[in-house]
Amino acid sequence: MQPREKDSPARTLHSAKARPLREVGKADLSDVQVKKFRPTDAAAISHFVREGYVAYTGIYAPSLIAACRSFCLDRFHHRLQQSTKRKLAQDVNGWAVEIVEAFAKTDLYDRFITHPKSLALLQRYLGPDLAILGYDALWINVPRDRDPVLLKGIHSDAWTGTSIHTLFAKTFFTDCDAYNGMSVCPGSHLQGMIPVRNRAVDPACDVAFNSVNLSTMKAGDLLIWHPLLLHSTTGHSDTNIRISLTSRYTSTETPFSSQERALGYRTLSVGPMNQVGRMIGNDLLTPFRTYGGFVGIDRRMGAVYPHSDYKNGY
Ligand SMILES: O=C(O)CCC(=O)C(=O)O
Repeated sequence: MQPREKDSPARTLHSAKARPLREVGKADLSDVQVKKFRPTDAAAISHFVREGYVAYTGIYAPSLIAACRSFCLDRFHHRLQQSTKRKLAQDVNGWAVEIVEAFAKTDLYDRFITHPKSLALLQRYLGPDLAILGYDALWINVPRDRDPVLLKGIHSDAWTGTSIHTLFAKTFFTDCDAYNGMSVCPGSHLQGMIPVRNRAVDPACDVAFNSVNLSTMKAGDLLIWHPLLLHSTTGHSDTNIRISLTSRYTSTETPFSSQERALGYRTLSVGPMNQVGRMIGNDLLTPFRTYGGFVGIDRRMGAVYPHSDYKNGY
């Protein structure tokens, strides 16, 4: 186990119930053996409802995760080399943004977000009409980085504009160690919207929640959480890099926040009822729209409407 950087913030609070906030910042980096669920484990749903998060393992093929890791790490190391030679400013967060933009345009990314096991799992939470919001966030957590964007204090994501219908899902491309993972406050989502001030729980609230350091997350594991759940970056390791991708999933059948509308989304699956509606053709259910003709859907949409007939040129 690597020593923690002297000043890395291990934001651990103690108590399941509200307590004075003065305990913020006390380090408790003991490894917690967080239960990891298999994708089809029904007990995971109960864990999510009660605790606000679930750790999954066994979803992605290790080769897929290795390819994602290489894509990100190669580009990161290239930029690091350039900055060592003073040809590039040191800006890990900026590099992460460039890398994820490139990643999102690859077939690899396509394979990643349309992975059948992850789709099936997300549908268990959100239903059959599933979409991924635009702009995944790539987290490259490196030793000694001070950028507050990658070193988040305890906060909830609903506070910053994500709707409460959206599910957060972070895939780890590298293992975490005791110091560079994520921490969550189990059950805090059941307290509703907890005010955040400047990326940490508003001190005026004078509350604290027990925080669990998810240090045992491994490459390929998936962590999902509710947008009202308090969580944070545990800190930075002095040797290891953590790479992870946070994506946001929603149902096209639940409301979007204004931010989510602006970000856009990609539909990943359409449920049976909406498959029927799409074949009829419009929400007004215009009678006999295709009577005597071809009942089917634009062939470019075969992946999300797999039950339609398709004819060339339609
Ligand atoms: O990965 C982390 O350290 C924190 C992640 C986070 O806060 C988020 O994705 O909203």
